[in-house]
Amino acid sequence: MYQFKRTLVTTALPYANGPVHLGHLAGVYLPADIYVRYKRLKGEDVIHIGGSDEHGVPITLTAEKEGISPQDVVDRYHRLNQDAFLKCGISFDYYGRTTSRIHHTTAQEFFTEIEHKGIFTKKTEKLFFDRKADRFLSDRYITGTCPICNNPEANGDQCEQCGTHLSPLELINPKSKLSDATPELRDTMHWYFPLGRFQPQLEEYVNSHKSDWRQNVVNYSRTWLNQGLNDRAITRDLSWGIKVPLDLKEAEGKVLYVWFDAVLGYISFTREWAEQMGQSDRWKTYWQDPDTRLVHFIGKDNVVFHTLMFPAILMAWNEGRQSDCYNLADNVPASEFMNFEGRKFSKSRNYAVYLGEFLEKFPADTLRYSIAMNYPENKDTDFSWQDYQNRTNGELADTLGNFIKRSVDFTNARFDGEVPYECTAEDWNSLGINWPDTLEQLDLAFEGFHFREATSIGMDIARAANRFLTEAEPWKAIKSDRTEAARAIALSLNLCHALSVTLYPVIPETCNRIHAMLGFEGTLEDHFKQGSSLFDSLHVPRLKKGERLREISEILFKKLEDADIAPELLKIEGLLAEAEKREAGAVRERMDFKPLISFDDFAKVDLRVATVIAAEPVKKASKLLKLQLQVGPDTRQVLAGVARYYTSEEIIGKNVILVANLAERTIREEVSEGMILAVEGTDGRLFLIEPAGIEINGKQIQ
Ligand code: B3M
Ligand code: ZN
Repeated sequence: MYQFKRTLVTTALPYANGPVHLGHLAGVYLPADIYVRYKRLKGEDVIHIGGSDEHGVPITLTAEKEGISPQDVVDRYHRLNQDAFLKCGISFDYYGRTTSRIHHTTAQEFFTEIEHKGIFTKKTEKLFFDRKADRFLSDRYITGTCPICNNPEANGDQCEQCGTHLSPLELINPKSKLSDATPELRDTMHWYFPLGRFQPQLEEYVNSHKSDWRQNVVNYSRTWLNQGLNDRAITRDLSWGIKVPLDLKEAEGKVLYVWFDAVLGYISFTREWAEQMGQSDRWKTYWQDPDTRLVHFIGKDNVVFHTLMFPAILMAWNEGRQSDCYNLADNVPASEFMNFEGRKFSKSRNYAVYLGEFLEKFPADTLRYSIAMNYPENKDTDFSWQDYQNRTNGELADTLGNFIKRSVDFTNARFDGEVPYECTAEDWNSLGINWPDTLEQLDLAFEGFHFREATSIGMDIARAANRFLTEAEPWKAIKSDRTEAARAIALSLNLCHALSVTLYPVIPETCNRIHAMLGFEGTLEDHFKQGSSLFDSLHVPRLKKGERLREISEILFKKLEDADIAPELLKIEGLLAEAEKREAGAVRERMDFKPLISFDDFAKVDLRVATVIAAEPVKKASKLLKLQLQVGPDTRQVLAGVARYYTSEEIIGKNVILVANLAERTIREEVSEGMILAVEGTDGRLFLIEPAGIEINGKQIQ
């Protein structure tokens, strides 16, 4: 493997439109923090850059709803989230904001460079315009009826009820959220980034990481590549955002699309970091020296922006240049999701535990530990209060905390607070811990982003240490063999030190307290030295005979009583009951019958039996299947919203009932010539109506 000289770690920029919750922490910020702390411990050159994403339509929508300015909204949440991260020990080297001057300049520089190279294309298209509000409406400002499931409150970009991605033009009866008016279509010109132009380079890039990126990251990226990359509009008709930096009439009132600017935030914030250090060019080392390794920590919903979109922007910048070329990410460890008490976190449904609120009641390290042990590396995981209580009490308090306290207390009481024995390498290796192997495993786990495994290895050492002390029984031995007791306790103290190093990336605050109890000056961080790894100090016993402890002994973890978490469980019950009520309401709504139709109306419907002869998924519409139906001698193409319940393979060969005289409709650039009948089960699942046992044209339908 190539040895890089330094690492730049970035974490997804949370929208400054709400507080971050434990799901965000688990997927992005905690893993990144564990990783950078591990690297600092090893004496490597690493920086962690993050910040707030302060543009985008959800922010202006919040501002309008609350009657405040977008700036007020982002000021509030930027501060709130930055505070919560700080309290949680997420150690950013810099936490920026995309409303900053340097960020605006950086994003505009990129736009200008790519524009000058003639890479962008421009297209005029028809977009909805609200005459009352006198402005164009971005997708999120439009609501209407979903063409797939008839939900009357679908958004212009997606229907929440059936999950289909929509364009506002597909909505039935579109309405402006600003004025309730029916918007009109008007021509507007936008800049497009031709992703397809970079397809060969992107293919090569993604393929070169087939074996070192996580499977999910490769798969998401490959799915997009296989479908063929399209042009993406990178400007919008909005007032909140970064102005298109062209002195042209056609650029008036237009800003950069939020995703175009957000990913560039990583660069601007590194610039600001360098500026703050008084070394304004230093950022270039981290972005442009090929010896720097770039790693993006993100959630799985942001993969393609980081593996295709951002790299393509950088490729466009790099094109034709001899100098100032940017590195592409070497790895993009995207997480799966961590659920909460069996359900998905949802900000819009207020089903969440917010980080800041959590830390008002419970200590950061207990949360960090529990979440690290539930890290959603390859599959979704679950956070529950019960699990949090069990881990805090059983693993942190009883195993780790108890071992440290027993070792320190006994030394203070019986050996006057001094390490009473010089442990040899032989002693150290007699503990049943194979240090070289263990340290190598730890390194592989941290470097491979297997943070649950890395944390478990640390806790296994704590278990082994606890067992050793319990079996050695120095409190008994001291009565007959003082040397034996001294040896046991000196080994225990060295184990305390080893634990403070191995668990530091996960529970840094606690490890600093252990470090202080053992008598070291300053914090662990004060002992970091670039080029020398604190891990190397674990190959041999670190504490020497005669070294003094601090003569303080702290209870590192307070146990969580049932009464401590009872209010939280009650709150969950409330949230769950609300969710259930909402769902029951949705079922009731579905039972509300539509207005009566006449017999003649019904008689107009022409129903036919048809056979599915081919089926395939529809691009960017995960709920739809494109079916080819055989109806007598004819074939028909129908788009059916059943992809969640039937795979293409399953549906081929089925007999279905086709509404054969329904007007044609175009969805996702595909024509749908009719509709097939299905019924909805109580849980919302769709079942195709499959005719069987009838005879048509002398043929028995199975
Ligand atoms: N703010 C989306 C999100 O929070 C977006 C990430 C930007 S990363 C450059 O999921
Ligand atoms: Zn829908």
